[in-house]
Amino acid sequence: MNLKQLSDLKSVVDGRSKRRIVVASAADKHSLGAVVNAAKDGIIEPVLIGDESEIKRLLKEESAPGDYTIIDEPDPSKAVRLAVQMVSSNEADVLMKGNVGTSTLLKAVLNKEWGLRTGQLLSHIALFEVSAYHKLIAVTDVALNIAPTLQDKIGIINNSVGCLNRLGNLNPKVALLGAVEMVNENMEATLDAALLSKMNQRGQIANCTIDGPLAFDNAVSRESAEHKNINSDVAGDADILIMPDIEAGNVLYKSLVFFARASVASVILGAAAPIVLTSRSDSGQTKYDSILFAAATS
Ligand code: COD
Repeated sequence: MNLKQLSDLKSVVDGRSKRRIVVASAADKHSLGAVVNAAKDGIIEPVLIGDESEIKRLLKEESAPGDYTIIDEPDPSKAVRLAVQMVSSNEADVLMKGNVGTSTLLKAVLNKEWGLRTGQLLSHIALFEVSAYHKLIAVTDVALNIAPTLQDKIGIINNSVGCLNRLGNLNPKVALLGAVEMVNENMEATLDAALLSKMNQRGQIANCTIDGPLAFDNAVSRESAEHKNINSDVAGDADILIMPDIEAGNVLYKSLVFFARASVASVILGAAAPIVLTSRSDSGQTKYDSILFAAATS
């Protein structure tokens, strides 16, 4: 399956049962607007945990139907714990952050007794629809893992490949980005990329085709790759861009959003369920698309 637009994610969830999304500390106007729209479109069935009277007031503002499941827990930390426990006991398929800090939510997710650890690395994936590219492209990790080691990069690749596999792409093309496409012993990202490509060739990293190092231009432009005589199945047709570190990733993310006017959906992978962790500054559309993305990959 080759998804071209974020709205194509709808075709992945069509015909499936609605995913149960639990919103931790749900009295949050920005999150609730997107949740209400996704519920209206039949994508999710929400469970809202937080200050019940405030949630009800906000739902009224959104002209939401009156039949939402609400659990009254005004204390944000307790609301987060309840939400996490609903996921670990399989009562919910997706966790979403409401009016609570990212670190509070992540700490709960990583709690050793009742959190959502699976033994895998947690990583962030951003799925972009950008008019200059011929299909959706995933970029990871731009928000969680600061300076991933080789082992962390294996976790980041496995999470993102598993995610695209679940969206119907059974052999995604993974580009390991560096500043150049040649191995340079002074540039660690290129050394990691060469090792990871070889691990993929030997079957140590499966269900995908990996190549790197590739510079950004030859990862996303066939013409650019041909110009440099790069013979690669991935070059010019990448489905996933693996970033060397959070700084490069974050700058690319924001360049795509602000300069290329790209649309984006993001989730956290590697926990017992996908986590929607959008921020206040994200547009309503990004929040809606992130809920759709989480539902599609759950
Ligand atoms: N996956 C799985 N477990 C993890 C991960 C991970 N990515 N990170 C930490 N853990 C576990 C560790 O194994 C440990 O048991 C526990 O969590 C605490 O580990 P620390 O002390 O290394 O983790 P922290 O709390 O110092 O850092 C974790 C953060 C996610 C907070 C940190 O990586 C971070 O600040 N990331 C950047 C977030 C950010 O600022 N983003 C901004 C862009 S939007």
